[in-house]
Amino acid sequence: MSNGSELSSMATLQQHGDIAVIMINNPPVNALSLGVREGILEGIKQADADDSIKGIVLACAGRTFIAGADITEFGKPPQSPSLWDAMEAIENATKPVVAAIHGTALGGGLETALVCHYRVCDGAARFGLPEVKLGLLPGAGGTQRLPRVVGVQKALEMVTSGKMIGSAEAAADGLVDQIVDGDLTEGAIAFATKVVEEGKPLVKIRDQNDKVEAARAEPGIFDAFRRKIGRKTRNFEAPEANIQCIEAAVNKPFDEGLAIERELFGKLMSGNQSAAQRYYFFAERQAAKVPDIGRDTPVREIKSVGVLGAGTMGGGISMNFAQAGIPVTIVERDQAALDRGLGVMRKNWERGAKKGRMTMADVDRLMGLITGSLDKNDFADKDLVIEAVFENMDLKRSIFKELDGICKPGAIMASNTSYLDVNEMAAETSRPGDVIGMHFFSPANIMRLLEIVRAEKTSADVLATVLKVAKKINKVAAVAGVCGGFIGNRMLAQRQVEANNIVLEGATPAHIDQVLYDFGFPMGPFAMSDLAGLDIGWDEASSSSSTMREVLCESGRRGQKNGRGYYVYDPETRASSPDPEVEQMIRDFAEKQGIEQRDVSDQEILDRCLLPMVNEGAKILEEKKAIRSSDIDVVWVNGYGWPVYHGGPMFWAELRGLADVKAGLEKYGAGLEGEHWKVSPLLAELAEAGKKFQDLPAQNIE
Ligand code: 3H9
Repeated sequence: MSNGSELSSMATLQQHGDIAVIMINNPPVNALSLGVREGILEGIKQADADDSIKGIVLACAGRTFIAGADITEFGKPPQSPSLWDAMEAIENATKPVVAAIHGTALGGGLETALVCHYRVCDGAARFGLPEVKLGLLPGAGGTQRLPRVVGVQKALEMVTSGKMIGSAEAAADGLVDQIVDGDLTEGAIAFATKVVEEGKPLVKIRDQNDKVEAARAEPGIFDAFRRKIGRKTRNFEAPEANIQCIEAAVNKPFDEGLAIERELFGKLMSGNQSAAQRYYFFAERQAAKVPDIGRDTPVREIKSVGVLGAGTMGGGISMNFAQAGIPVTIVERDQAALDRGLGVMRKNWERGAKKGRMTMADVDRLMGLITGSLDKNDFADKDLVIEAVFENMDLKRSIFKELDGICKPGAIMASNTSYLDVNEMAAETSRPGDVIGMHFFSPANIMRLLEIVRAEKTSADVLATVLKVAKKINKVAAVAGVCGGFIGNRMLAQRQVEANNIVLEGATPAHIDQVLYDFGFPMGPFAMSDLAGLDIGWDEASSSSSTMREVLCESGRRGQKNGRGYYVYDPETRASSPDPEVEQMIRDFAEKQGIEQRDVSDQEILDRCLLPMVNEGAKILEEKKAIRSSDIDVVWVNGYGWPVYHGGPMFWAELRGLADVKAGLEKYGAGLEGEHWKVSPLLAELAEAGKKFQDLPAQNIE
């Protein structure tokens, strides 16, 4: 093959016999940036004009085929040539164009492949239209071409979930024409040569109508599909717009469908939901970046892990490591508790196997990676030890002292505490640099967030190692500094205080929960308290009816676990309903406190629950307990179900305008008590200057 000539800064044209290869090179993911679009357009033009060329291969250098449009270009003035120009050139080329796909063909990348006349891939290639995750829809013909290839039902699933499919499934669906063994580019050249030699047609998917026509006979499929995904996609705009585009693919001629797709794409792109989801895409990736940790920061090898405690947290934490192929020794105090813990883990995996997510052989293999023990000395050779015992400072301190005597030099010692002072734990050891917080969220085998707590003396390589471990076990990490409740629970506490206040002023728990549910949280604060258990941290002996929670616990209400909390629960279905008895108890309690009951509006509920959270987030930044505001959003989206289409509390506040947030805090704060109403000086300063939290540079945790 010739070395090739430059087509643009991001593509070259190589010639192999009578086949031209347009090779795209735009690391890391070959996104469709300007130079890529220019390269494709120029490459097709040159190859088309050259009589010695009979066929064209479109391939990518590096780790993947095109992974989509360049998201960093969104929201900026468009630059010519557009993706549509490049795609039109491919589709209308006078010679066959074959896409050679490896890695992930995503979004605009898959759409580009769909205008090629043929597609080949390697065995590991994956395909998807993940635009919905960015609050968008495939805006370059994907919603019109995909159903013409894979059928309407499958296309609906792919565009509304954004999930990828593998090469075998793609081949079975007709999305790829051949899976190539060996070198992909050579395989693609051979495929193109064959197409040329056999005089095969230049297949245009836009002209293939049988699958969409077949779907016309079943007009009910769209509403059935809407019902099927309705709960999951509640409040999201993009899934519905995606469905409407596929409906257009079925019911309209191709070009009309394309026009509808383009119009809806534009609407989504200019809306707040997509802005939030695009912001969040980068927020998650930013969160793994720590200013004083670079590529040259050494990382320690983590080949074995110890977990202290086989309870709900310890078990869930252990499952993560086993699933990543890392063996875990889990230590409990007595055999019964250990057996119980191991049994729960097995059951969880078995449930996954019953749902077809793994085989029973996988369950055995995973259980084989877990060793139970009653002896902490078994931690002696472990690279990382995580304690997941009861939240009690004295207990945690004594454990760290003990671990210091057991763990080998260089081992990392971590606490899973959700709010206690990791500095105090580290101070019990002779090596505080090796101590760090790893706050997993329950259920720890499912929740994606890992809040990493960088204590005062945690060394940079320990933090770098834990960030790498987080990625390995499939968690989204965000780094916090030591402060009560770190980022997540510290902000949650503010919301809870206000929710409790509002309930005494006259809104029912169900009303408050409904407002937050409608905002997009999976559940409101009272449903959440019931789920967690009202008696967590409640002490019967010292309980003095001084809070509503104490009053409820004293009356035997423990939450979901005994079927009565703020709500009553159906013993069979576990469905909740408001309890008039509780509402009366609240009124009585408020009267005793001298609090007058009144109607509270939805807006007041929302503002009073959320504005103090933003204020606390600003204080966290001010105190340098978070690196950047988007890390706070990552914590809230992944750990507490903040709806991603609102970006996270800090982004939501920015969209609303920090001046308005400040004004809201002042308005409500004027008549109410509590530190949480005192406007953070940082928030005030940014509001005054018309700036955003995002304008602040990343900072080191202190
Ligand atoms: C679209 O295509 C719209 C069209 O329908 C219509 C247009 C008209 N652009 O995730 P990673 C960066 S919408 C710009 O850590 P991995 C990313 O920020 C798009 N940058 O790697 C990161 O930067 P940094 C539809 C992008 O191996 C670096 O690449 N496509 C883009 O874990 C590495 O990323 C998608 O939504 C992009 N499109 O995963 C696909 N993608 O190193 C989005 C990535 O500075 N991408 N970057 O932090 C992904 O899902 C994953 O990145 C991928 C690789 C699976 C490809």
